[in-house]
Amino acid sequence: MKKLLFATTAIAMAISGSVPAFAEFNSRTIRVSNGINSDHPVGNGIKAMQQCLDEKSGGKLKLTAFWGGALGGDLQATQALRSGVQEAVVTSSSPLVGIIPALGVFDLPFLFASPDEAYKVLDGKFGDNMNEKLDAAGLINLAYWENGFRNLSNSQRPVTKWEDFSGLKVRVMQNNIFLDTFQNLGANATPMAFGEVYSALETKAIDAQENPYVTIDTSKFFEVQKYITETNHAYTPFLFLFSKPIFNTYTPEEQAALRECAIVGRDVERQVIAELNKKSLEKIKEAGLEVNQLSAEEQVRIREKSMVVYEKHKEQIGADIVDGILAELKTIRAK
Ligand code: TF8
Repeated sequence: MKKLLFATTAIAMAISGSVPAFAEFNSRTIRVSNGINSDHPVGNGIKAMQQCLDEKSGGKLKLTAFWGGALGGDLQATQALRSGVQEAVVTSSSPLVGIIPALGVFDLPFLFASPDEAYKVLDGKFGDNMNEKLDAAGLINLAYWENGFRNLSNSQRPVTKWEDFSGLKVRVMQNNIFLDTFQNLGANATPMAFGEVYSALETKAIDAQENPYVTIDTSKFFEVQKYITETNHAYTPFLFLFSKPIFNTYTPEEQAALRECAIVGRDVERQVIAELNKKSLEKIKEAGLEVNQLSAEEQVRIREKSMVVYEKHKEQIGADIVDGILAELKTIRAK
């Protein structure tokens, strides 16, 4: 009887329209800042995420993306999230190690061997553990998006072996692990915000930078570089971060929609990167850059010589974290 009454009431309410559609959702404008440009696959990811949000919220949750560092660099935007003055940012984990030292684990050279391996770690327990640390710092990581495997570009000479790094003025992210990795290679490493890289390369204030092919393409670094080496020296993830103070004011339905749709966007973004990688490389070659591969022996040599960086930074990152990820990778690789 009770059930019947409930059902009748529900139908009556639906017919009379007394329950507005998507009542659990408020109209929200969510600013998402990006250092990269809109033609980077993050753009495809955000479109897919928006479509998902439209369906779930009846068009009430709206993402407004800002590109090319228009709302400030990765670190600046992240601080704006922590203080609750901006909603979201897609950032590399690397510039955030000053806030969360544990994130430095992802900067260790030659940690991941393939995107699949990275996905397993990031989308699993290890990634969740890192998300808890971000949460404690006032940042909700909705999902791990992709930046990708990083390669070295420069304006001076072909780099095909360890010795070729010697004296090369390489821009690195504002991150001690990257700084040490490149200094250890013999390069003259200079930390610099992403937004300054193009003009620093153009004016020859620096010789080199390192980023995935897709970024070298969409941020047009190839226009001011002559050589590229496929070093694959690190896979740095993107974090889709949301301001915790703002997130806490959202309804549970809004929060759930954001989390679910960030994963939909992530999958599209990763897929588009996989497709664009080759195209970006072709475009870079067509622009006249010389692309070099490292020989198998040289790969091993550079990798082995870089392992000192693990020991040097282990304590700062957290020994349990470094050992934890290495153990997890061992398990993944044994399968
Ligand atoms: C870097 C990063 C950047 C990204 C981008 C600004 O080199 O790889 O490409 O964080 O979102 O600074």
